Amino acid sequence: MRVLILGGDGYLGWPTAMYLSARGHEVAVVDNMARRGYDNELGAESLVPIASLQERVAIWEAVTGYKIAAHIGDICDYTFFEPVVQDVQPEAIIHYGEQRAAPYSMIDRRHAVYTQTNNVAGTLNVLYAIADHVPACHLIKLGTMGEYGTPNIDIEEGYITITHKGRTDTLPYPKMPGSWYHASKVHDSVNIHFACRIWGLRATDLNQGVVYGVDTEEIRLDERLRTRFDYDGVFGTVLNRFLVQAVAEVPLTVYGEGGQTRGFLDIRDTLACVELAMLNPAGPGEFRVFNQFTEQFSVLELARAVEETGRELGLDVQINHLPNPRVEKEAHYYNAVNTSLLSLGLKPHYLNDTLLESVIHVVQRYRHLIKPHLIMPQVNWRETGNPLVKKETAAD
Ligand code: NAD
Ligand code: USQ
Repeated sequence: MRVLILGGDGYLGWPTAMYLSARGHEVAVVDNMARRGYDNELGAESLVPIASLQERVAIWEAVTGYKIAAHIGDICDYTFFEPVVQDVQPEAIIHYGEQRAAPYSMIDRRHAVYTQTNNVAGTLNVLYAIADHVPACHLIKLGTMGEYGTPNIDIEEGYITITHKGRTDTLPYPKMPGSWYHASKVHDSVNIHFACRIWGLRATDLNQGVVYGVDTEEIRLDERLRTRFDYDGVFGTVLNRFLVQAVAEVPLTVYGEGGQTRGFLDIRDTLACVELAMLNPAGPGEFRVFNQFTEQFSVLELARAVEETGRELGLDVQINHLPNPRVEKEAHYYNAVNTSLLSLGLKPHYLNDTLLESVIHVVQRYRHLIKPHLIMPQVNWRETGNPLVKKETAAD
């Protein structure tokens, strides 16, 4: 298939581009390098060194003979984005191209506005480009499990059937996002659903859990094809952070009680899920929602798993409970349905000691690059202006 990947320079976008290219699809990617810009702004960087997008594409072609077309520009700039869609004529668009860190969106007003403008306006441009130029194209949009929050009932896949005062309807599942970032995904979902209803577009919203790991079949072909691995207090996700903390022998940063439970998946399963969605498209006018995770863990369960694996490797791993910088439930019911992707044929990779060990080995290899000052959380949800970056001025 002809597929356009938005956010193709990112943690998930680049491995997806190689995965689909290796399977015979015609792949083009779009990225405006915003993610590399956030690193410059925060003084952070991927622990695993990464090549530029242009270098990666050239190495991929030299190693495999397959071409990936790279378009450098901003989805929010329609004068750039519209001609790309007209030129590529994609049959599927995989949309990863958003600001994806909850703490980044909570730094201050400017970062909240940036996150919602970038994500919501970018997705609107994608919807208009599809409607105007490739109306049969299937949009595969990365949403997040965090759209639902942590309700005291089971989380269904996008919709719930409710009987109210004797009448019954199937409606979008209620949303309770936990950051301005997670809220941007809720707004996207509403907009995509509306576009499917009015224009008959076909879309799949993949409400993904937290992804871990850096190892894919294609990355193993040449280490210059590696993807990023973030561990800092803004972009690092919980398991990647705990693994770096274990190797650096910094006590693991469990926020509050640690009973926060989330869905998780291996990066290899992200690639498989996206391909399954692409090969089994939504119908015209259909807004389909899949919950994309393979296992549920509490933060404390993850910390204990990392502690055990680290100790087996002779590391001095301690667990620390920090005052929670976020506003979230620290002990709650959590049971989310995830059967749609399994019924399409997903064969999950489960988190076990072997996997933790293999990721710890990657971290150990780059331990000399760990910057301990990036580890502690620096963004507090209760503050409207976190002093992490330059204070806002009239010019901003
Ligand atoms: P990432 O930040 O590594 O990649 C996103 C890419 O999109 C970056 O390369 C960035 O430069 C690009 N981008 C952002 N705004 C853009 C714009 N306006 N125009 C063009 N390019 C733009 O993030 P990731 O971890 O690869 O996540 C990809 C997607 O998956 C995101 O939408 C995220 O919300 C979602 N997701 C990620 C996770 C996870 O654990 N990483 C979990 C659930 C959902
Ligand atoms: N947490 C800790 N200690 C840490 C870091 C995080 O206890 O050092 C806790 C957080 O408080 C939270 C949980 O771990 O309860 C998950 O935090 P996270 O930073 O790993 O994940 P989150 O902020 O939810 O965001 C990540 C990705 C985002 C994606 C989301 C999927 O950055 O793009 O949408 O995971 S989900 O969580 O399912 O919404």
